[in-house]
Amino acid sequence: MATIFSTARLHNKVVLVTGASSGIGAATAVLFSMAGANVVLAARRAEKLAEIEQACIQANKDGGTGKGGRYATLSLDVNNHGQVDSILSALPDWAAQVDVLVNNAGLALGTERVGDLKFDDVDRMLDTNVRGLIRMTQVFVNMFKARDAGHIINVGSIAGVEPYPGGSVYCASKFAVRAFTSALMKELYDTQIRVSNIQPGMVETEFSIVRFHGDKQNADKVYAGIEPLAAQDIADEIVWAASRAPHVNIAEVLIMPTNQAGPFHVARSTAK
Ligand code: NDP
Ligand code: 8X3
Repeated sequence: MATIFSTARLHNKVVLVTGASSGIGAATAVLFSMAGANVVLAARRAEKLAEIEQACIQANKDGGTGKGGRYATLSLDVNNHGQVDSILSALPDWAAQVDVLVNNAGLALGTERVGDLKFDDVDRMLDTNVRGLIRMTQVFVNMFKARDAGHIINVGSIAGVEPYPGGSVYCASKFAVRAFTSALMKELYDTQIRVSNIQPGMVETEFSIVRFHGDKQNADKVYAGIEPLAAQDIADEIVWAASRAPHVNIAEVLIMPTNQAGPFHVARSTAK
């Protein structure tokens, strides 16, 4: 029988979100909480995680499911091999069995063209967006294989679909996420483990502030004259993908603002 979209399948599930201290990861943690899941919030900034945990507690009450309501914050740098490799021992007992891993932690640094690249930035992007995501996946895929269950949701980008000048390394990192996710799906299609790649276009978060090394004025220009996506718009897609029936795998989603059709196809209005 057909039903209206429901998130009831998430009740009491355990979800681990990386990069949960800000933007898409924070909104995703909050929405999973509202849907009645238990959530582990992981990132480097502990004080930010504590704020988002409070938002999760409130969202769980607002959701009114009476399910979930358990939270843990985890100081995690996905570039720290020791922290990632020992992550299972850092989880509380109630989170020993993770059902959904959201590999969201990531960043862009700079808009330099090749020839002017700064290798500190190059290394951090590749380490965080690619190696960190692979290392996290390696830990949890073995848990999922042992149970023949679980869902790995990677946050890719339009940059992993359509490369653009000034974004060579960031685009390369998100192309890598897309290739890795697709190959993993092909390794697991004879199991009950699901693998998804959620690929946003322009989302107003701390992303551009980080990309421009704290220059808020330049960051604001990215979103001038257009209504960008909000972090909640992407959280909607992630929670929707996670709450589909077990035989349904949302392989890829590409989501952009209505006035965007590609990285440089952005219709800006001076009136906005
Ligand atoms: P934000 O800058 O708001 O959030 C990034 C998150 O990643 C923060 O919580 C940050 O936490 C975390 N993070 C960064 N480095 C590390 C690390 N080494 N270890 C653990 N956590 C880390 O940006 P968004 O929310 O926009 O970005 C989230 C994801 O979405 C990224 O993968 C990004 O590439 C992707 N994306 C963003 C788009 C956009 O337009 N905003 C579009 C397409 C994709 P902390 O600093 O506390 O560690
Ligand atoms: C972030 C979106 O267009 O800056 O992934 O690459 S874009």
